[in-house]
Parts: sequence; structure tokens; C-alpha cells
Amino acid sequence: MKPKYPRRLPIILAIVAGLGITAAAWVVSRQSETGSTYQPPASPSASAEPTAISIGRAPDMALTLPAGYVVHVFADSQGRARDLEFSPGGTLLVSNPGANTVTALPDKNRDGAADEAKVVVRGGQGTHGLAFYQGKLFVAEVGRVSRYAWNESNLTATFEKDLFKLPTPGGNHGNRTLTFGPDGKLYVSVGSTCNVCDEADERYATVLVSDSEGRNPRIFADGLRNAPFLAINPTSNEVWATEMGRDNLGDNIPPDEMVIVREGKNYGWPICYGNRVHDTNYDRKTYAADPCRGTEPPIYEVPAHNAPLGLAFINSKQFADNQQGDLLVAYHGSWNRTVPDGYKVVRLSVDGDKVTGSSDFITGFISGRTAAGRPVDVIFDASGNLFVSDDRAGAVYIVQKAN
Ligand SMILES: [Ca+2]
Ligand SMILES: [Ca+2]
Repeated sequence: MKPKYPRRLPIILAIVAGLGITAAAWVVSRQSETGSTYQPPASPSASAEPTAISIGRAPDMALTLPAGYVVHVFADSQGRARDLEFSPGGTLLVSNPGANTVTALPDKNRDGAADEAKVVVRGGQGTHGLAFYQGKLFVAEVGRVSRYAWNESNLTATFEKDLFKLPTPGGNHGNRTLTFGPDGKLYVSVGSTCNVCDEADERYATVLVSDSEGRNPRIFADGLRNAPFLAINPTSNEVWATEMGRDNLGDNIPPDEMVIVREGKNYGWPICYGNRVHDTNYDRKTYAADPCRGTEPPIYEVPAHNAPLGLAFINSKQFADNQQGDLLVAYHGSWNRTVPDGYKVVRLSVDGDKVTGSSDFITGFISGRTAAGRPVDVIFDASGNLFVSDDRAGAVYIVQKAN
């Protein structure tokens, strides 16, 4: 299509030259597509060029989203697709602890579907947690945190070193995750081995912290039965997490939780759950004072057994202004409930340190008692597209605002 105002191009190029080649190319391409005077964001990142609405196929199940959003399969045949992470150059990686692999899913032609699936890490035991820091890839297995050199142009990860060991065996909750704070601190979530028990190794049921080289790993917070995914709140720079309540107390207690993980705090497990409720089913001791009084309550109670996993703070032009800073959370779904519940992605309204409400964002992973999919992790790319992993369907979906 012929640009409407071709004489403007040299002027525009001169203006944007100081903003960098990426910005210039982006403005020119928007100009020639639309002929309009579209204003780019103030500082578009290298991978912020728009992605077309995905050419991927429809998911295996009929998913329902709010009006205007569409979902397609970005990649399939990914087995137990779990943790999602973007490389600094904008390549999506997904872990598969079933096969002990990390797979790169590049979309260089930006048609919203992975061009290929390239295994970049193979081996290990329970390969699950992914993070990038200063251009390096960090991987958490059941028993260790390791670092890899990352080559964006070849899509290769080369083992460099182990940072530190993690307690083994993993038991019931062996999927470790990790995230970096803006100050370079490395946080690692280590779930409990059991439903409810006293652990022999104090590193279980904690979030650990170390520096970015893995020096001096120590317990940051404890009493966390299984905080399966961590995310840094971009406003407060604090560590937010999902947290799974115990099983076998019936359909509706205890709640799962959203928590802010703070240094030195205890979150109650194994003797307390929910909002400082003493678990007298497990802990039969009597106390002079309430043993849960000094524990940290959740900031939000998720319905029992919904199994919240991955979480992402919304920072995407494809979401409304009043939803920026809210959370998207994947509810993996119940196994321990008479009527299955969860199996969806929700948006939690966030106001400062509080969650003020919940609304469904993606539903339809389950139909009756049959779940065709189970959402695990959620992540945005630089242009605000949302990606969701599904460890039952073995898929990664891309969610976009179509209008
Ligand atoms: Ca992730
Ligand atoms: Ca592609």
C-alpha cells in the first residue's frame, strides 16, 4: 500500500534517528502500514514491534475470554509445559520437568506462532524453574540451581556452573522456581516434601535467597507449604507468590493463598493455614497463647484446591488502563475436591499491597469433570501479548487483544 504522505518520511527519519534504529524502523513501518501519524511509545524496547494476530491453530478446548481477546496455540507438543521465561532478546523459553528439558520457542517472523522448538537444556532432574539475569540463564532443578551462558543468535545455552544445592528429594513439591529482584538478589522457592509434616531439613517449605552468584544462600522466609511461583511486584519491588494450602480437610478448607514474601517472616505451615487458623487436625498440642498469632496471613484467599501457580503483573497496552498493575494468576485446578474447581486464569485486582477482587480471564480448560487443559504459567512479551503454558495439553497459548 502506497504511503499517504511519502514526503514526510525523510523528516520522520531525521527526527527519530536519535532514538535508535529500532524506533526508526518501527515508526516507518507503522507509517507505511497505516498512513497515520501514530506515536510510538516513549522508549520501545528491541522486541516491542507489534506481533500480528497469531496464525496458530485453535486450542484443543473451547476457551472463553473477555470480549475482544483471542487465543491461539503458539506451540504444542511441549509435554509438561511449565515455567515460561523470555530471554533478553525476546525468545520464549518453556521448561518441561517430565523430559528434563528447556525449549526455546522463537517467533522471528512475528506471526504469533513459534517458528521451531529447539531444546536448549537437556538432562538434569526435575528441570523446572527459569530466570534470566544479566544475560545469563538460570535453571532450578529439584536439587540445584545452575547457570548457563545464553547465545541469542544461535539459541544455545551452555552450562557454566552450579550456584548451590537444594534439598532432595523433592517429594510432593519438587518443582522449584526462581526469580531475581531488581537488586540482583536471587529468590528460590523450595516446597515441602509432604502434605503436612515437620521437615527434617529446614530449607524445605521456604523461599531461599542468595546473591546473583549464588553466594551465601539462606532462608528468606519459611512456613510456606508450597509457594510454586514467585514474581516481583514492579511497584513495591517485593516478592509476591502463590501458595498452596494443605489437602484432606474437605472441599472448602483450607484456602490457597496469595502472599507477599517478606524477609524473616513465617507463613504458618505446618501448624497454621489461611488467615492464622490453627490446624488442629495436624497439630494436637495445646498452647498458652495462639501459636498462629505471629504468622503472616495471606493478602488474598484463593478458593480451596484451586491450585494457583504462575502469576504476572499486568503491564500491557492490550489491557485497560485501570487493569495495569493487576495480577493474572493461573489456577491449575483441583484434584482433591468433590466438584473440580479452578482450571482457569483469573485477574486479581491489586491496590497497593491488597488484592481487592477477582474476575475470570480465561475459562474452559475443564468441561464437566474432564479437563483437557491445566494452565500453569503466565507471562507477557515486550509488546503486551500474553503467553500461557498448559502442562496437560502440552501447549503454550498466545492471548491477544484483537480489536
Ligand atoms: Ca515464569
Ligand atoms: Ca513464527
